[in-house]
Amino acid sequence: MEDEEKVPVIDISSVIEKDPDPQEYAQVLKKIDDASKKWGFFQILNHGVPLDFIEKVEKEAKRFFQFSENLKKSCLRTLENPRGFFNDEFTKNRRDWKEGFDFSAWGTEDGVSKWPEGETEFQKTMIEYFRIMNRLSEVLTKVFAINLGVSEDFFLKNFKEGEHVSFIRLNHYPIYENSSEEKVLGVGPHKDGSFLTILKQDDNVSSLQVYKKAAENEFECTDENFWVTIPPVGNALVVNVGAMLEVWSNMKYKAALHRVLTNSLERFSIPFFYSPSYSADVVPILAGNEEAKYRSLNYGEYRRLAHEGFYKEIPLEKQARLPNYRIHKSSGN
Ligand SMILES: O=C(O)CCC(=O)C(=O)O
Ligand SMILES: [Fe+2]
Repeated sequence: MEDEEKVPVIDISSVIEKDPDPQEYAQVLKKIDDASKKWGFFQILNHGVPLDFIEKVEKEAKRFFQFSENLKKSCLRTLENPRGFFNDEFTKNRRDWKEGFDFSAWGTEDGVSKWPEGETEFQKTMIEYFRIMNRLSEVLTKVFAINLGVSEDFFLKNFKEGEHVSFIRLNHYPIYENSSEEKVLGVGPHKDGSFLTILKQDDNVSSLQVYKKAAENEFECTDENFWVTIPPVGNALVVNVGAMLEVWSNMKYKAALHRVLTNSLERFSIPFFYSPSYSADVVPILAGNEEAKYRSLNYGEYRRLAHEGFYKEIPLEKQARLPNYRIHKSSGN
């Protein structure tokens, strides 16, 4: 495959360092800007997260799925409190071939984590990983702000510690042999509802795919030729643009549609969904006389709607979906 057909892998050391070389720093910002426009996805290297700690997190994540069914079920998520264990998720009204566990380092209106009793090492490791992902997201958020021409702290008031509703999901995709009649997916095509997502994907199984062609929703990504695999790259984390960054950037950055295939091997992954507070009003940043492509939205309302969709089928035009917030210019002749 040509290089430009691959999701870029970006060394971000100059963004992490205290005193970077200005030229290198500017180059990294440009690479992130380009990748976010073209793909809505990139991989980062030299991100500052200790690699042996990531390994520990992965080990603990795998251990979670080996806990007894009773212990996992004791953490079951509900409509009222959507943190916890699940094996019944719908991605846009279709069941996915996976089970998962959602948690945060603090409780909010969005949910309160339910921890498996007696598993203190698991809980401690996960909370520490959450805090590390939070810090890395703050750094990336500054990069996006600078690239969008606003002050580097522009977004941060929406991401105060103890208030924002970010969460981590431990994903487990059990073995599945696809039969010819039906294409069962690990996760169906979707955009993340976050601001940005940082994903540790499985080093051993290549299954994450992004839709390369511009597509507004999952019904438009039907051409198999445009699905591009994002292969695991040793030591890298995958970053993708979420729906809120798409709105805030007034579509300069697109939240790419992605999906996960099923496999003859089991697979694990750990996304951190960096998501604003319920009080955040997401208002497109406009340059000069640029017109808004999205209506402003309140993140709390958006999330409440999204939670409902976990458990029941909601008509498309009422779901927490970006197309429902689009402002379409009338053709007006
Ligand atoms: O498992 C992966 O690689 C990605 C999972 C994903 O897209 C999600 O949980 O939103
Ligand atoms: Fe996703």
